[in-house]
Amino acid sequence: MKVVHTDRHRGHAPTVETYLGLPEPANEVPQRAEIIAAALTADDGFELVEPTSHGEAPILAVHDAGLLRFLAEAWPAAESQRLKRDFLVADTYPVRAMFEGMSDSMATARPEPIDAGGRAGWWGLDSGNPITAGTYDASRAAVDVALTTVDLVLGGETAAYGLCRPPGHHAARAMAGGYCFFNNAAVAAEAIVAATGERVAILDVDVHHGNGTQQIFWRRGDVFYASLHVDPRQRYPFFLGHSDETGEGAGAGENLNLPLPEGTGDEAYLAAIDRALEAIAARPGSIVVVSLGFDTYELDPIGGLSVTTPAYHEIGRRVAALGRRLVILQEGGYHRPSLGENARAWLRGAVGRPFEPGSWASGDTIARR
Ligand code: SP5
Ligand code: ZN
Repeated sequence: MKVVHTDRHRGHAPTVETYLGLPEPANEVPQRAEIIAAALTADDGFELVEPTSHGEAPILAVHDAGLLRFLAEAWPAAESQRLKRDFLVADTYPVRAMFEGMSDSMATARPEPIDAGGRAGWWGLDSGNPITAGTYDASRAAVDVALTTVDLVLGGETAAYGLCRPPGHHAARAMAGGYCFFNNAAVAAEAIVAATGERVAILDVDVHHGNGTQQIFWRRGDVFYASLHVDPRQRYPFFLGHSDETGEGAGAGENLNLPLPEGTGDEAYLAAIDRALEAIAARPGSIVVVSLGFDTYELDPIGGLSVTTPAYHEIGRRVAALGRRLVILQEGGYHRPSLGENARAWLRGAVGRPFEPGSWASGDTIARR
């Protein structure tokens, strides 16, 4: 399987994120992609290739031009304000209750702030999403990784994997958040629709609900979104991801949320995968975009579910058994010691190869806690 990867992700290098107002070590760090790339390089079933540049147009097909402009300007703006810190994060957000009772245009047509922190709130979901000096370039590169993965599949590959970093599924049309800046999977799905005229399904198996992907395609009948995730009442992004969110307008019935209680393990997780796959199989289309997160893993520090390495192989196998071509794009996954093995397990499953456990998963994971 071809693996699209570039060192440009390293530009997004937060060391700290804020959690409930206090600094903690960053979770979404360059080492994540380095570990996965090293594991796939060492496995002769995978071939790493560089992305090609696709420009701004495919981004602007799903994102507000103001979000792109903000991300391009955010770090220079923070520097010109002489903010003495190595990352920018907001502390004030235009929460809906601020505008309660006022006409819609009061919430949507207020002028964008001038202050860098105000702008970060205007374009951001949460305060746990640091913007650093190289965030914009890395985010643009992640989109190019996704679009190059699409090119490979449109060019005849049965499946290809884009090692996107930073991830994308929390980014909405006009909002960054949750370690995400541009929605790589949404840009990819839109590009597939534009190139083929076919319907596309997105299967999101990151542990968090992909609120951004849901938002972008909410009223679209041509892109079906199915997500398995931990109950949003228990975990980020908290305010979307419930099972009664099914889409509206042309998109009515084209959004499927399968929230799972904290602690859910392999058996119930695989049953939910089958529900999502049945829904995809019932719809037309020949390509599935997979938003692949390994933060469902039993040892993930922020996830809350309890999926194991052998289950990733089985999930990859079942997704491939749909018989559709797969554009597989990396989202989250923060237990760094297992990332390489979990990626190998999933992707080998997706190409019908056996999983031969390597360094991390060779023993009893319980003994390694
Ligand atoms: C792409 C993706 O997986 N994004 C996840 C964003 C999660 N943001 C909230 C993380 C909060 C982590 N705090 C853990 C505190 C434990 N001490
Ligand atoms: Zn996640």
